[in-house]
Amino acid sequence: MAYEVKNQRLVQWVHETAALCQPEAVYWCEGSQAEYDNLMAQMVAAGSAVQLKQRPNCFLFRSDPSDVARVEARTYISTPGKDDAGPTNNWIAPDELKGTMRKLYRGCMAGRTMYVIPFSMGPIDSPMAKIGVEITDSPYVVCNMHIMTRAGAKVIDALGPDGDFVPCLHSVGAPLAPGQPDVAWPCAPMEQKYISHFPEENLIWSFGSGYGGNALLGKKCFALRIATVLARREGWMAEHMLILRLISPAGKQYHIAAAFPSACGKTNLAMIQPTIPGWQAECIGDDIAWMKIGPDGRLYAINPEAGFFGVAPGTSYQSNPMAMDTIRENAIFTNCVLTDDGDVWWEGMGAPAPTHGIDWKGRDWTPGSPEPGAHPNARFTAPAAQCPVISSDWEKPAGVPIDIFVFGGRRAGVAPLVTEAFDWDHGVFLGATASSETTAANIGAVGNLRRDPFAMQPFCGYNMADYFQHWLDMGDRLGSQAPRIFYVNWFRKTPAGQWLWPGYGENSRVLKWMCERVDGVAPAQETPIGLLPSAADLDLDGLDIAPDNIRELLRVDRAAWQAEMPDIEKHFARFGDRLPERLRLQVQRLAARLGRG
Ligand code: GTP
Ligand code: SPV
Ligand code: MN
Repeated sequence: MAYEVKNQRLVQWVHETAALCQPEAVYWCEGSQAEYDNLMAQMVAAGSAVQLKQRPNCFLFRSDPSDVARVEARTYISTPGKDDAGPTNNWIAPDELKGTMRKLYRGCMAGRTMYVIPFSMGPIDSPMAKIGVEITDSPYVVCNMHIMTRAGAKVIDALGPDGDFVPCLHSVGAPLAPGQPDVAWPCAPMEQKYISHFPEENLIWSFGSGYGGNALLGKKCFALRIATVLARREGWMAEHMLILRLISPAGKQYHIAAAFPSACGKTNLAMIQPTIPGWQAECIGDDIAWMKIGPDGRLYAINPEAGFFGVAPGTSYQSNPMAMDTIRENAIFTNCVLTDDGDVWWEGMGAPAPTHGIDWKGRDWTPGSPEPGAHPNARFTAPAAQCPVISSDWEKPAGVPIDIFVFGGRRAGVAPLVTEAFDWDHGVFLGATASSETTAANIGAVGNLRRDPFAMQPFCGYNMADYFQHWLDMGDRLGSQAPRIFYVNWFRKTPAGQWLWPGYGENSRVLKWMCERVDGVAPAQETPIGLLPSAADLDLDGLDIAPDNIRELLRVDRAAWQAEMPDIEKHFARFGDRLPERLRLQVQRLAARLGRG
């Protein structure tokens, strides 16, 4: 061990876990570059990683074909009462779930090294930061955690003898018998996978998967599911939101936090290159925001993460040049195509497809192959500090003051390009009723429309109705200092399936209107569903878009919205009496506004 651990609770937990999981060795991570290089070299030698000749210090991994995304169906919020997890979460009673999982953990690390990763969510010197310790038997997880969090000896110092931490136990669930050769991506079958949260104890137990949010436990498990519970208890907010700073030609700064469901555009918007002359943007975070009311009564946000775990397919110099520049070196790629000259490729990369490569399943691949070369949820892991437009304030301990909240989703129809909420309660209603088509970020059907309140359906660690109430309470506390709330949909399609809106950098045109609304200088039209710009209110200078498209993007289809009402009522009915009365009132008001001919 490269350092002394004075925290007895941590020492004891590591001992107990080693006794249960029976690893061959225990290794405490120091977080150094040498440690990272060493682990990568071991994984290359073992055949689970490929070093990329074309990108300095970059590596490609291919997962098991069964282990390619989060598994919502195997994700549990284990509270003593089922009602405390609520209707949107899977639930098993803590004793039962622990019993089941303890059996799985018994001896599960045989033949493997158990790594102990002390990590901080948030800059270590931030008053909003929180410490976790992940125990894992996956060196791939260790290297990803090096990038995604602040990890290692410095966190042990911050923890001290009595500091609090969230224990995060992870195993790929694939013990090795003596002499048994390992596979490139060990994992357990679906029915043995469990991504479990015990909010009463601030405890995370994950078994059987090595992929993304199932395994990098600082991210969705800690920074969202456990953090939402802490945030409610302590009066702050943990949200599935990017954070960006927009700067007007006059130099005025606006901070925007936006919640879109998984694979619905957060990373892209976080690194936006505005197409409107004179406007600039800086990235602060691309997935998670922790927010707290500051001494001046405004809401301040930090990014608890230190890296990006971004969707690769669709990322190109056209769509997201800043991400492309971020991943030129020191990045990990998972489930992309390996080209013959030692680079990665994916569908929608902008670069011509290689004439031959190795696909994410390790098979020969050519442009004529029947299946995509990269998995749709192929990902890159890269340090946030490498993003060319990372804000100089991205690690500011106090965070940045949020002016604008944006909710949204991926919907081919109905939801217009942008809507502004009438007021806070209406904004909470827009968040609570957000709907989106499912994506490859979860294992399951893709393209099914579902309600995804606040983009938190898979990530809220307690009863979602109470979470709605927490949003209402935060609005009451923020009063006139509350951020303005908008709802966007970049994903409208024509009946023929073409995008109605160009998206990406052009989304800055919508953001500009939001800023002008905040400043009270842009008009808006009152409609039954909220406040909308007219075509003339949006800066569309230099944008080549058919007037018919704009009309369609800004049209409120009253009949379509009336047809939404039963589904909204059904969605809210799931919460029974626990649904805040103020949201019930919003449904009535919307129905009344839509009813008025
Ligand atoms: P998670 O990391 O899963 O939380 O996803 P995310 O919300 O960060 O999504 P991301 O920005 O990675 O985008 C996912 C997919 O949506 C990519 O294929 C993008 O190319 C596509 N996308 C993002 N923004 C836009 C947009 O403005 N318009 C269109 N048409 N597609 C977009
Ligand atoms: C998401 O699914 O929202 C992600 C990827 O950001 S994962 O880390 O797998 O949760
Ligand atoms: Mn996400």
